[in-house]
Amino acid sequence: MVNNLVSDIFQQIGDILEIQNENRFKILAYHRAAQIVQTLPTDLEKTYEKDPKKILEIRGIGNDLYLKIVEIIETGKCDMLNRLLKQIPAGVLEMLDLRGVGPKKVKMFYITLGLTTLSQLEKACRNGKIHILPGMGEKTEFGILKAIDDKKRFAERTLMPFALEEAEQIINHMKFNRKIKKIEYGGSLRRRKETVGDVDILIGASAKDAPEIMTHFVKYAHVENVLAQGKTKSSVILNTGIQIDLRVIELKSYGAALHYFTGSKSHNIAIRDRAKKKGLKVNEYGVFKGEKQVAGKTEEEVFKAVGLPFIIPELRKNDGEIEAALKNKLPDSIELKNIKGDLHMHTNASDGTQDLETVVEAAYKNGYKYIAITDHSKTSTITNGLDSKRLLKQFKEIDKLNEKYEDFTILKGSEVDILSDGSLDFSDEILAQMDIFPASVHSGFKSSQAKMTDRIIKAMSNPHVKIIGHPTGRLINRRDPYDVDMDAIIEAAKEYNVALELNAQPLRLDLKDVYLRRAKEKDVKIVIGTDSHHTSQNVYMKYGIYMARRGWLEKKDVLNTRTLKQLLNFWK
Ligand code: DGT
Ligand code: CA
Ligand code: CA
Ligand code: ZN
Repeated sequence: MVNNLVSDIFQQIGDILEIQNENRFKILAYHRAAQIVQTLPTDLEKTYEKDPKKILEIRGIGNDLYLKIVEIIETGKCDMLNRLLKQIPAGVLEMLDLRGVGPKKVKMFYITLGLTTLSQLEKACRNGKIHILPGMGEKTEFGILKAIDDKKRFAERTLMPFALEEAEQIINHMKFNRKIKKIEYGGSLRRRKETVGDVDILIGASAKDAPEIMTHFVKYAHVENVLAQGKTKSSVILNTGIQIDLRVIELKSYGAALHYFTGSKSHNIAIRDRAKKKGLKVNEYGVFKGEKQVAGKTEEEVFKAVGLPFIIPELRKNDGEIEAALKNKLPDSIELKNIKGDLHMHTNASDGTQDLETVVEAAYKNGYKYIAITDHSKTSTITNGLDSKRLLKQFKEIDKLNEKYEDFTILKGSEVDILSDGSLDFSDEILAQMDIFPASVHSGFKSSQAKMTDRIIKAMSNPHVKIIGHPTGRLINRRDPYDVDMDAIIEAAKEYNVALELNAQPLRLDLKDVYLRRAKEKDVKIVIGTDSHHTSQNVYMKYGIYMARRGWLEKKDVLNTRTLKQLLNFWK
């Protein structure tokens, strides 16, 4: 979506103006606009195509900002930002990217201390030069060191859902070329890895058409930089920073190439070794016996030639899928259509953006049989968490709404904070009035492993608790998970008959695949929840499904594939 780009650009303009000590109101206007655009439910590009003037009607968008939005939609760039960027050293801009560091702090590092690179800042922290600045303490210093370390450690990998959207847009752009017979993305994106390094797109076409296809590709509107344009392979960087590799392959090799470029590398090597034992050679052009190609048009053919059934991309990690395939023990992987309801949803009673009725109606239209409304609990003050009085009032509204629907049930719940001692944010009396609820940790992320593990297990021992929400608390590329003994949590989940959530937010995808698989092995059940804060996030369910498939989950492992009665019976 162009919204993210617009919002990032406005945020950056506001930040730079702040570092430059510009007019306070001007800074505020850009920062506010960044916020507004970020939370818009509609795609600005689509609005623009329909009726540009509608953009002017958005609150907080005046004529100046409107013109910039148009410029960004049309060119993917913003001239004012480019001019500002030239006035500030690149290292100073990198400081802005650090978690917990905003323009106010950067201004001091840059103007007061004269620091212009991350390494200089890191050194200043190590030498205790930062905590003596006004408003900063030793904790800030440590926090900055950690943030620099995180930035270095988390390579610039894109979250899978964002890469997926980019890939789908490019494929749409290419699809209309009649020379293209087949087009798909491969690589880590097709395997649904939670982050991807680059996007690999494969095109099946005749070799003589390849150059023309390449030209079509590099002309894609969002291309910022062409790294290479060859006869059969090209690479570009998009204006969002994502790299796209594109290859054109003859149809007779398309399946072999798709298999090869889907990976993973270790899966490919295992397949190749297996083929060797059968006297075959496998590469991106096909499966060969001597000089003769015996397979390669489709992926199914490739698997068949090496004596295997089709293995879905999500499982191609060489961590047992080939052995399982040989024994006919591959999972019957869960699919999106198996899901009957969403058990983690917020409304504007806490930090969601729409009212209860809107959230409910969208879920109903989505074809669900049930949903749980799970707004935050009172300790979570920044999310406007509900106290028992407000919660009980919401329950009454739910009772009333429930009368409106047939064959669809709104479950009463809350995302109940697990407090630092493992107790819950509502009394047992209130918890007893809920149908279902995730209990989640939202604080004390720095606790020791022992303390965090005890805390969560204590919460699980409460007989009202049925689900643990986002069990490791990670925010991919942003924040490490808290330190918790997942094996102990999985064991306790079995003992107390508690399900673990697979939270489908792009930044969370928590639990991750390896833990899902371990949970399955111990027969611990999973629920997939979107943690939706806006009805446009209902589509996140598919990311949860992708992760579940990577974790070898089947329909029976996931509770919200069951009917409402079966679901609630699970805890009886
Ligand atoms: P990424 O982009 O870092 O998220 O991960 P991938 O898996 O998409 O890796 P990428 O883009 O470097 O290459 C795409 C696929 O091509 C990879 O999954 C497997 C295949 N591939 C690349 N290099 C090799 C190689 O040296 N040997 C084998 N067997 N396969 C390779
Ligand atoms: Ca890749
Ligand atoms: Ca690649
Ligand atoms: Zn939460």
